[in-house]
Amino acid sequence: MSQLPLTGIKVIDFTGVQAGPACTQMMAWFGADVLKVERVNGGDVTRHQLRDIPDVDALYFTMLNSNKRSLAIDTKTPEGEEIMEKLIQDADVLVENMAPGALDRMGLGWEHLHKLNPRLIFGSVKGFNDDSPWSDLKVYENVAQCAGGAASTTGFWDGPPTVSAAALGDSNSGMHLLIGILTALLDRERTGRGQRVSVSMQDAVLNLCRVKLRDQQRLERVGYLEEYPQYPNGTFTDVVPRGGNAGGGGQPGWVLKCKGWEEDPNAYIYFTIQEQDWGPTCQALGKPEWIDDPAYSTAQARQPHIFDIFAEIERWLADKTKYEAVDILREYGVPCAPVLSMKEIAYDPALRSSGSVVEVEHKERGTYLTVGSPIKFTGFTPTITGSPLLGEHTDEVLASLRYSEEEITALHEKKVVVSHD
Ligand code: CAO
Repeated sequence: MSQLPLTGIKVIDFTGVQAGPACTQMMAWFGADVLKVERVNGGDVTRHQLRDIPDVDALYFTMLNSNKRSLAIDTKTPEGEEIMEKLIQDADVLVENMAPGALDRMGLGWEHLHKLNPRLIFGSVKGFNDDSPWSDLKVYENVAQCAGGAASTTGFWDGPPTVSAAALGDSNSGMHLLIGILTALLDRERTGRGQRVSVSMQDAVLNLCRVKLRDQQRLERVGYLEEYPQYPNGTFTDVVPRGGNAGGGGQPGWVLKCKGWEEDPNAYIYFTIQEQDWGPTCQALGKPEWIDDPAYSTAQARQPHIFDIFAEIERWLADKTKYEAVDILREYGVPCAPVLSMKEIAYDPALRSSGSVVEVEHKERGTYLTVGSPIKFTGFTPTITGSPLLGEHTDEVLASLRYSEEEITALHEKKVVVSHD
C-alpha cells in the first residue's frame, strides 16, 4: 500500500502518561500525522520515569510515543495559546487526557475548540465520566481497576482485591477512545461536523468486566456460581467473589504445575476442560476410564471434585515441560497454553516475525524492543519507528505555521517553545 489508511489525518496529541499516548500512537502507526504537544520543562512525565539509562528518554515514554513528532510549547502563555489555536484550526483530531478541568483552565475547552474548528474531533480520557460523583478525581491505572470492578473480582478468595498487570485502565481506555475517534471521523464524512468523544477509565474497565456483572445477576437469582471454586463445597455471599484462576465461561480451567515448577516460577500451563471434548481430553491424559464414568462424564458431575481432577492432571504433567505438555494436548484439541514469562515473550521468534514485538532505533538509546501492532491487515503492515526527542520538531512546526526565523528566535528567548538541539 503506497498510502497508509490514516494518511492526511492531522492529530494534536495533547496527552501524557499511558492512556492518551496509547491511542495516538496507534493512529500514528496507521498513517496519521501525530504531533505530540509537550511542556517545555521536561515534556511528558514518562520521559523521566523509571529511566534505565541516565539522561535518555525512559522506555515508558519511547514505547508509547513511536511514529510521532514533538512540539515543546508553553500553552499557558498568550503566544503559546495562539500557536495551539492555529494548529487546532487545521487539525482533524485533538486527543487529551489531562486532569479534569485542565483544558478549560488553559482556555482550550471543548466549546471553544468546537467554535474554532467545527470539524475537529475532540477525544478525551478521564478517570470517571461526567455524571460520576468522582468526575473531578485524578486517576491512574490501578485506581481505575479498583473502581471498574476488576480488582474486587481478581485474585484469590483468601487474599485482598488484586490489580492486573494488564493496563485495563490505561491502554485499554486509549483503545476505546481510538474506536470512538475513528467512529467520529466516519460520522464527520456524513455530517461535516466534529464531536467530543469521551472515555472514562472506570467505564473502559467495566466494559472488560462484563462477565462479572453477568455473575452478579446470576448470583442474585440463584445464590451460587457453579463455575467458581467456591461451588459446591464453599459458601457465597451476595457479591461476586474472587475466583482465583477459574475460567470465566462455562469451561472450567486452572493454572497447573509442570515439570520444573519448583525452580521456575512460570513452569505452568493453563488447562481448560472443554465439555464437548471431554473424550479426547481423557485420551490425552491417559485416562480413558473417565470418559463414561458417571462421576466424571458431565461437567456437573465433575464440579464437586474438580480440584481432584486438576491434581490428577498435575501428576500427568509432572514429567513434562510446559512446552511438551502443550504439544501433546494440542493434538487432542485441549484449549491450553504455556504460562510465558516476559523474557520468553521478548525473545519469541514467532512474535518477532509477526511484528507483535519489534526492535526499533532511537536516536539516543540505540535499539529497544516495543510492542508492534496487535492488529494485522492484509493491505499494509505498520512500520514502527522510534519516539521523538523533546521538541525535536518544534522549529519545523512553527515554520509550517509561517512564523519567520526572527519570530521563532523570539519565542525561544521568551521560553514559549523549546527545541531539541
Ligand atoms: N504547557 C503549559 N502547561 C501545560 C502543558 C503545556 N504544554 N501541558 C500540560 N500543562 C499543564 C496543565 O494545564 C495542568 O495545569 P493546571 O493543573 O494548572 O491546570 C498541569 O500541566 C498538569 O496537568 P496533567 O493533568 O497532565 O498532570 P497531573 O500531574 O495534574 O495529573 C493525571 C496527571 C494522569 C493524574 C491526570 O492527568 C489525570 O487524571 N488524567 C485523566 C485520567 C488519565 O488519563 N489518567 C491516566 C494516565 S495513564 O496512567
